[in-house]
Amino acid sequence: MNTRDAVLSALRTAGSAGVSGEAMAADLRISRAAIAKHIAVLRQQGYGISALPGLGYRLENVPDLPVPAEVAALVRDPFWVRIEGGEVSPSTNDDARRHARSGAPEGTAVVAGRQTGGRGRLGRVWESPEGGVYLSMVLHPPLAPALVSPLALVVGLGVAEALESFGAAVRLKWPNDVLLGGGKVAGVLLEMSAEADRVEWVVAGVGINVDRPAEAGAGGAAYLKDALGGAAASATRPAVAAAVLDGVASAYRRFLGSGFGALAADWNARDALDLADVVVRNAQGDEVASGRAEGVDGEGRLLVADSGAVIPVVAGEVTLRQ
Ligand code: BT5
Repeated sequence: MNTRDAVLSALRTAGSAGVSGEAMAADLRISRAAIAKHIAVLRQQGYGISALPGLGYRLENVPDLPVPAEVAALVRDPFWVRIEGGEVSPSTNDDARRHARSGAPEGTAVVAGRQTGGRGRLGRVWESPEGGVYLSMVLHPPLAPALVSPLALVVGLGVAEALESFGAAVRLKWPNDVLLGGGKVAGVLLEMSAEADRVEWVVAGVGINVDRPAEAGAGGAAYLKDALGGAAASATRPAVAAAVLDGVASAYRRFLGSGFGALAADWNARDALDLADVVVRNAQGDEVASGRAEGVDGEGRLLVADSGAVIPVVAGEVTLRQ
């Protein structure tokens, strides 16, 4: 923990009683002037900190920012051993990849409240304005590279369960979209480094639209807060980030323990395609299957039924057939 986070943590622990600058300075072995500087920076970041004569400092309110200190205070699952990040990042996936390459353990996460170069799949852009939650998780699944693809569905399911815990009725669109009322509320981007028979690391990135941004957002986007009505107050961005981390840890644990087969029914219960007539294309735009979407199988493959035959599809882009 850096010194600023230690100051924040001391304020949190003190609660409404407050804590004197002198006591914090003694505990952290820094000067009272240094404490005052940290308090000033925290206030700039949006923390409400009152200074009471004779009593010291008291934390009145925290900013609605998914920064590490706020998210770490709310995460429950011990799977998460290290939470990095800040208010803004070019791309939390790039940050997490850097951490993974330098040996970060499984359970490392990077969070941000805005991205300047957010990425989707296949070189697409992920609009990442203030108001969303952007996070990336380092995983070391003990799997052969060919068995990794269901992980996008596992992460999507974890995100869905997290958003449901706030009262949102979400659906999953194969392979990596989380939908809310017809729009896309979250997307998953998996990136990995592997040798021929062993995965070195996977970085799972998730972008979640929480508050509708001031400027027009991405076309087709949905926003969690819009759907929650009276329940929206509990969905602060740190709370959403923490719930998503906990949801993904839980789904990932079930996946590693019993395989995707144990999660397929939960995934299919939220299937947005739900017997729709679809066309699936590969990255080059060539059609790989078309027919009725019948949910996913125990390996996370989309089952497409066409004149009696059922084709299991491993990867691709799904569109509805007109
Ligand atoms: C995804 O790609 O859905 C994966 C998005 C992953 C974003 C996270 S944020 C944290 C981490 N760091 C990163 O840099 N990325 C990850 P894809 O299926 O390719 O969908 C991209 C498409 O979704 C775009 O072409 C737009 O049509 C649409 N889109 C872009 N931004 C959106 C947004 N904020 N909300 C809804 N839809 C969006």
